Amino acid sequence: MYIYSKALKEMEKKINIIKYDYEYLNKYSSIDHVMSRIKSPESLLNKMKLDNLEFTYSSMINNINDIAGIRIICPLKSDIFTMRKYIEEFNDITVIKEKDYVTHPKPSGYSSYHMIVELPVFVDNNLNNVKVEIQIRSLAMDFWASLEHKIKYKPNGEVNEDLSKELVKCAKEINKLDNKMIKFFRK
Ligand code: 0O2
Repeated sequence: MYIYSKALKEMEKKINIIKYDYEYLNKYSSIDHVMSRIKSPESLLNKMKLDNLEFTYSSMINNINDIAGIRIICPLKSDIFTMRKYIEEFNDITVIKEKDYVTHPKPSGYSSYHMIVELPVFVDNNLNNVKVEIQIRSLAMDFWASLEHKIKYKPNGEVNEDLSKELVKCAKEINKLDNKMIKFFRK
């Protein structure tokens, strides 16, 4: 997993450069904070089981895109697409896949922008192209997603239909607040 940790460090460096430049040029920080993680062995196995994958190393590295994951939390919803643009502009990064759950939230109410990117990582002078999942979301989206995740994975925590509907309602209200906050910033 060393190579994935190294990929995360490289990606974090790039995000810090974006943050530094953007703050200098715009006197505003479009990044609140950044979190990163290597997927746990338990979570990896679960995903491989769910996707009916063969339990081999090559099957894992070829099919699981989020072994290395980084989350960028932006103050405002409108910062998300600014971040995406800056990431795409790095010429050593290849964007492999994008999912826009900001424009089209998931049925659960989940909202976030996902990118799978590939970046070069050198270990002992050997080049490896390593995939990293980047999730970009607003503070408000992160508030909802973190709590919903906790509710779902609570011991004995079952999300019945009523609770699911309530969570979708909350996500819609949060989206309204996110839109309002953009307007306040423009004043
Ligand atoms: P963890 O513990 O966060 O890593 P892909 O193979 O990438 O095409 P996948 O994996 O279904 O397909 O990707 P998708 O839809 O882009 O979403 C993957 C990740 O998004 C999840 O990772 C969560 O982090 C987050 N996510 C997706 N849907 C929801 C949701 O309804 N609620 C919350 N709270 N988070 C969500 P993992 O692997 O599930 O978990």
